[in-house]
Amino acid sequence: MKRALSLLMLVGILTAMLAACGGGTTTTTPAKPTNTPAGPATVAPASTASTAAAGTTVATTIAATTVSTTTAATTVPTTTVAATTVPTTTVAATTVPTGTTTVAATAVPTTTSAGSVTDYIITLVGQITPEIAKALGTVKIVSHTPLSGADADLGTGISNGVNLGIAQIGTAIVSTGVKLELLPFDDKSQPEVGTSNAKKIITDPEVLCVVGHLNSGVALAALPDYSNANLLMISPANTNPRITDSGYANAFRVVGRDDLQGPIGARFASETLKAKSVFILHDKTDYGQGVAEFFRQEAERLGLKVLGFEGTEEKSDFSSILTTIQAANPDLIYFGGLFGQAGPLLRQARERGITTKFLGPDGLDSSVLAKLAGNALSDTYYTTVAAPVSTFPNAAQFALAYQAKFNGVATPFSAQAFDATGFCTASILKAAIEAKGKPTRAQVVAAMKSLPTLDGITATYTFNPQGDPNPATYYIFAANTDPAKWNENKLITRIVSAPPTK
Ligand code: ABU
Repeated sequence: MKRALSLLMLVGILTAMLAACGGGTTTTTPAKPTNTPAGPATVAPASTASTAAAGTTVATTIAATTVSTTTAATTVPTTTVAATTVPTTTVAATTVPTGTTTVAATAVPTTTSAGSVTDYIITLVGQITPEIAKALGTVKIVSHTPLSGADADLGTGISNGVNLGIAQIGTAIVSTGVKLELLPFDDKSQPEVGTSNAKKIITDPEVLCVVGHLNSGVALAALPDYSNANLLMISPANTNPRITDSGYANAFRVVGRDDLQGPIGARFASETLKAKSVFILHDKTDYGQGVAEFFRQEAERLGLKVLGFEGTEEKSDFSSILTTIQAANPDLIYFGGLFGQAGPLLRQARERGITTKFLGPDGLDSSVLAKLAGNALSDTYYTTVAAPVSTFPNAAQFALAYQAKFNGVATPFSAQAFDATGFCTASILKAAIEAKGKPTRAQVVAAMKSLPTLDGITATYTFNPQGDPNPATYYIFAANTDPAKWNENKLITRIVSAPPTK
């Protein structure tokens, strides 16, 4: 009786805390898949000394954040969906810029959600017997992202999203006696650091799930070790197709893929920006070069003249490549890479009088881009699989809790990390109940594969057998020049698509 009462109280607390964890919106506007050019196995932006206590567990018992919420959701543009047997979809663009983006479609499933991840976890918590709880003891979820270096803004945001997820879910689990802990690691955006951390992570038997990485190249470097240990990895950010195409049974992600993101950018460039020519730059990483190649394929198919395709690891002085671009005089510059490199590149381009429109993928989605480039961000657009947290009405509560705990605005990908943490926890608890004790890591992976369709705070999630969300949403934004207003970036369009069929 006492146990039932305390469970009821917990349900009440959690429901109040996570009222925002309802269904995600799904507009059915699918896109066309393309084939997979392999990205190079080179290094993502380097970093300086670690400021994070990598591998130190973080206590997660926090006071419940009781906030009455006003949602910060931005206006959503009109999206028209043609649901015919010939899968062609027209997406109306908003005023900047005018035009339409036509997207060929793959089938998007219409799966009914079994409810929110939170409610699902609460149900599982109710099935944890004292014996199972004792066997589980302490459960650690690793966040593995860049906490230092050029990408630390997004990497820290992801770790913070995991922190909030564990703290809030941990409140429900604590009554059972199970302790849920965050174990943050700093991969510094470097594949070799990711590998060496992964080797340490898998030796800790209390670690049952990893939320990571930010950089696809780092995830691809760590995945063989996670895979050998059957350790579940759920990425809140990695978009390179090889994350889920490489045959790792333990690899999942909650975001879309670059073999759709790149072509969606190319179609936007052609049909909405009306570009006839483009100069393509990339950062030589698996992610940056990969997405640039997908962009190029589709751009060429659409008839754009590709005036250059160059890779650079330069971080500060872009004069040489900008001289080449200036001479080529393209209608558009496409940059496959992240905000830390894009900022100075853009600033120096504008200082030289290059006013060309600029487009890039989700690596640009950080307010730090506006800090680095400021007014140089005029006529700059980006596609993204994450979007500012204000895009998601169901993440309003998360955004407030994030602000309260970390004294800053929730970064893109942090809400996705919160959702990934929910899937980690649901899989661990489901596996424990099925095993009637501490599950093996392989059982946790199997549980993840058998989860029903659930509502996160960023979307309604169904995963295909390969580990991709089906469908996933792709966004196109116009960048704001004011970092404080990054959450107010203008949403131009939103495209929902199934992953490519193999
Ligand atoms: N997709 C954004 C983060 C960069 C990456 O996937 O490597």
